[in-house]
Amino acid sequence: MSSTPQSQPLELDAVIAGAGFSGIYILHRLRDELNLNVKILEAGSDIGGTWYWNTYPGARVDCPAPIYAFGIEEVWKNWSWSELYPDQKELGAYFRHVDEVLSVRKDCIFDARITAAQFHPGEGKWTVQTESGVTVVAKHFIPAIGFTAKQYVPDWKGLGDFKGTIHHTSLWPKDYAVDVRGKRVAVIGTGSTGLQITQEWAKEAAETFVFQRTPNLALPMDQKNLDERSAEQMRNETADLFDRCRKNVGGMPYEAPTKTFAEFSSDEIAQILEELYNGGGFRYWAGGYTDLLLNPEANRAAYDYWAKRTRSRIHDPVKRDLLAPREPPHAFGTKRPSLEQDYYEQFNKSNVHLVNTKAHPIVQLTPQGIMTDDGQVYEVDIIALATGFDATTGGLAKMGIQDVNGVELSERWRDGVLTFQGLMVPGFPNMFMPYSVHAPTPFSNGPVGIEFQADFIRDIVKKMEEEKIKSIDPSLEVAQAWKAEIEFIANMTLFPKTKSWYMGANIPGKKVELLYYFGGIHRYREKFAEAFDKFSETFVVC
Ligand code: N01
Repeated sequence: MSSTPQSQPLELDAVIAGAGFSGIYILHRLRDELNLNVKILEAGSDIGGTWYWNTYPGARVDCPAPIYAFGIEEVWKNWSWSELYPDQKELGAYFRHVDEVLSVRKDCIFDARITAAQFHPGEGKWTVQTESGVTVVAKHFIPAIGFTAKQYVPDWKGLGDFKGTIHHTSLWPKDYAVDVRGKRVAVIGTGSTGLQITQEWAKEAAETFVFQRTPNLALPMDQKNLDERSAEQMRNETADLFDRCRKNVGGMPYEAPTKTFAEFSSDEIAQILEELYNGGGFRYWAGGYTDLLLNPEANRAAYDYWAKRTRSRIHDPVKRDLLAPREPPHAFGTKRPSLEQDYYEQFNKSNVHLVNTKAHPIVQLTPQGIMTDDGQVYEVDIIALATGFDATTGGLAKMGIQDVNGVELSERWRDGVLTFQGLMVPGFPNMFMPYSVHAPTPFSNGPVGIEFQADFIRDIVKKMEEEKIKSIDPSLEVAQAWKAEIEFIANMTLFPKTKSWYMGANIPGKKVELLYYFGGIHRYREKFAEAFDKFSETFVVC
């Protein structure tokens, strides 16, 4: 359904913002399992969430098939993946399949960006408004907008002066292809997105300039094509794989390590790191020992092995020292490593240049290109701004969500985030925000963590319907206890020492604090069970 202004508000049981993994999971739980009247308001023109927006060249998931997917049997039983790490196009096709099975689109209102949402305690209802003039009144409001809903573009002088083509990667054009053949291109930023676009452009463009401030400590992807036979075998294992994911700390089907670094000999450590690195994927980040992200010595060993393997792939000594320095730029894994296929090999080409923006920051854009503080202008035709996001809180802040007293969520969080288990916020009754802040979000395989949250939301909403509860509001005490737990865990780890988007440190002026729960999704799930058992202590109930 397209978004058109209406004279009367649409009356619903629940309104969801966002038609990505979390929005669709919750639509299915509330509409199909509880038989409620639910719609999704989606800012884009189709379903898919992050896979609708992120159409930049090389966009690809880095959780493997088949577990980066809905764990709903009717969805996975008739779907085959063609690659172990599917690209954006295949994920687009997957979401079309999801729609065929779950009938998602019929309950979506597209091109409906939310601009205001306020809860009215008297009626126990939210009023939600969109830019396009749609107004919805609903008992439950579920902003399911993911963590990349607000792009970050540094405030460079001359941004509008550049005469060539320039796009932020998550606002990549959908109606035409950006052709880089024969062109001079620049990629600013070397996070997951910058790395993926570099891998593609460096193969086609005449000259590629990669602007790196911090190296990406990227791990081998070990991509594989899946023929019909292996896809069939994968399908037979899917139920078991999802079961294992649900019990794992990061929602992956791996055995979690049980021993610390100190319990191994140095020969054993060397063997563990080699096996994990050669095996590809995030297992290296998950660690062959329990304290990779807690113990500086354990972390350094992982860094040194990674640097040794990576350095051996880079011919030019200057590029080598920038891409994989001997001294770690930060503790390994405290910024999100990416999975790469042939990223480092691209820099062995004479027409692929690495610009060190740590030494010489970008100061402005000119009509011809990018100027650094040493006065050098890199003349290019096309720029990809792979500069990341004001993750989670940035997206929520721009929706105009107000608490019971009319205070905006962004204002309430000015001095730090406060939530009930990363799913609700005191003062915002009946609002649930899956895959967001204070939850395991980026430390987990997204769809698996979302499934737990969707289950909890369904169970809470069911109880409210059955017991005729008008509203629930998490108590301040439970939210403060959750914040204390997040901080307690954070302080045991190496995360706070690194400037990263996990800490909110990539956005000038944003409060620096660990924004996500590092206790593991299995523990996170137990926390919900505990909260459900202590319902009347957890929530102020009306
Ligand atoms: O963003 P980022 P992203 N001058 O914030 C640089 C998910 N994702 O879009 O590190 C110069 O990681 C910045 O430099 P530095 C995934 O969870 C997943 O890549 O701050 N450079 C950094 O290099 C991921 O982690 C997938 O020093 C500047 C880059 O811009 C998350 O999204 C694919 C700068 C931003 O990197 C975000 O990834 C894509 C400046 N002023 C994304 N400002 C997959 O699943 C920023 N930078 C595959």
